Amino acid sequence: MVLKLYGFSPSTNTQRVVLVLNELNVPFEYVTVDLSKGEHKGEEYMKIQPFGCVPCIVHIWTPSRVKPATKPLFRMMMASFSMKVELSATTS
Ligand SMILES: N[C@@H](CCC(=O)N[C@@H](CS)C(=O)NCC(=O)O)C(=O)O
Repeated sequence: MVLKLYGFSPSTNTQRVVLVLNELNVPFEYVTVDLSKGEHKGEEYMKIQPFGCVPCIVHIWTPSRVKPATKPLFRMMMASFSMKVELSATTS
């Protein structure tokens, strides 16, 4: 899977990202990070998202293996997916 989303379903920030990905038909693997169990502050997750919060997107296009998705990066990615959606809509 190209895109992996780390999130927690009760988190509204996670829900917003899931909503956008689904609206854009972007396939993604969802990985639960259970905030109620403190998994977001666990050693493994902090290697992925050093601020220990969700949501976090890891993408195979992201350089140097694993980097947390920052808001600007996320916006850029969503813009590129949106462009693909618009392009395919106009060419079909
Ligand atoms: N600026 C971040 C904020 C993310 C955020 O606040 N996530 C909350 C869950 S909705 C979180 O991980 N809280 C746990 C913490 O900060 O320790 C974004 O919009 O993605």
